[in-house]
Amino acid sequence: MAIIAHLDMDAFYVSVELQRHPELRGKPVIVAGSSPRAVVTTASYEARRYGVASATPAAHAQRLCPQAIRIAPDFSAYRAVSARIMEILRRHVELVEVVGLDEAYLDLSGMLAPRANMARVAGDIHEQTGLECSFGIGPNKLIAKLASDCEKPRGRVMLTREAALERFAGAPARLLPGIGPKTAQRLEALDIRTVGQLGSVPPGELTTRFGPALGRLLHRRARLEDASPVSSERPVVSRSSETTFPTNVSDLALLEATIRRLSDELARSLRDEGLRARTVGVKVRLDDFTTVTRARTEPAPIQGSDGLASTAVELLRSYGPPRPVRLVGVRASSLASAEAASVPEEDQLSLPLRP
Ligand code: TTP
Ligand code: MG
Repeated sequence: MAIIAHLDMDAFYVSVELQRHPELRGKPVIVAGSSPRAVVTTASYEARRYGVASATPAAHAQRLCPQAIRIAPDFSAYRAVSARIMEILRRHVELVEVVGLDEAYLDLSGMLAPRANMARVAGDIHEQTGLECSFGIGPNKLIAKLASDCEKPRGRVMLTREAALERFAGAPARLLPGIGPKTAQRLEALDIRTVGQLGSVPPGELTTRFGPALGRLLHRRARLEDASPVSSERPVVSRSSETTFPTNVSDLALLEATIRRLSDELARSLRDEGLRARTVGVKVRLDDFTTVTRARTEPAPIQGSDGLASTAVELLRSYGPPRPVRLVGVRASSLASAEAASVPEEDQLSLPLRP
């Protein structure tokens, strides 16, 4: 019987900021850029009471909660704290799958007192970083994830599958990963709104309406079944850095300068994480929201800012945006650790990959 935990930091970016600005504790705080089109990355729980959430446009957030204090994001600080948290997790549990800066799955199978042990892990994180987290424990990743989210902040929820089915029966079906707004809408048209309702639809009916793959997935999700293992060998897929201009830009020189600045930023984060990229891409969003991406894979891995910038600028020039540009981004993918990049190909397979 598998026992899996999902741990997720509470209001992560804001909490990191509050440690540097303790005078702001208890106040509505948002972490967001200052451009007129910036969005909120995190809102403190005080600000969430006013309806401010992740992805709320910052300008709208200021209207919802005029007294909210805005702090500009400092991603390298969040990455540094994240690395310390993941290190603590690995000290306690052998098998840790990092899925984002502030969340991870832990395989606790065979552990006698999983909840008490996770409480100790959370206590260690708090002691060493000053930050609070929530965790959920269940027989699979799906239930662990739902459990970690359902009593935030400082949630400590352990559920069997039966208890989880009962607890989430009335929850909206889109709470389940894999059910996006479109699928949720199609389900609603069939009068299926909750996890419980979806779970009681015979699987055959779902496959008839949604096709075999999605139909089966929907049924399994609603029954809270998930066989995916916790795996620490999740190679980092990509890193990117992008920016939305305050007003649309047609000037190619300004676009190129921005690409260089973003390449700089990206190079710094690759260096912090000890990664090199073989594929460099650019993303351009035009004023009519057309989004175009172009990428090229280089024969040798790149880490430095100049290497990233020269490929990215070439890609931008060869595309030649036909309309004013709203957003540009630079992306690095086909990532490998900087050490692995200098090791002959056949030896790389045996190197442990760490996200
Ligand atoms: P989450 O864990 O989704 O959110 P959170 O930690 O801020 O709050 P909660 O207590 O509900 O877990 O995301 C982790 C961090 O990722 C978050 O602090 C900021 C960042 N983030 C964004 O930049 N944009 C987004 O849309 C979301 C959801 C998160
Ligand atoms: Mg979080």
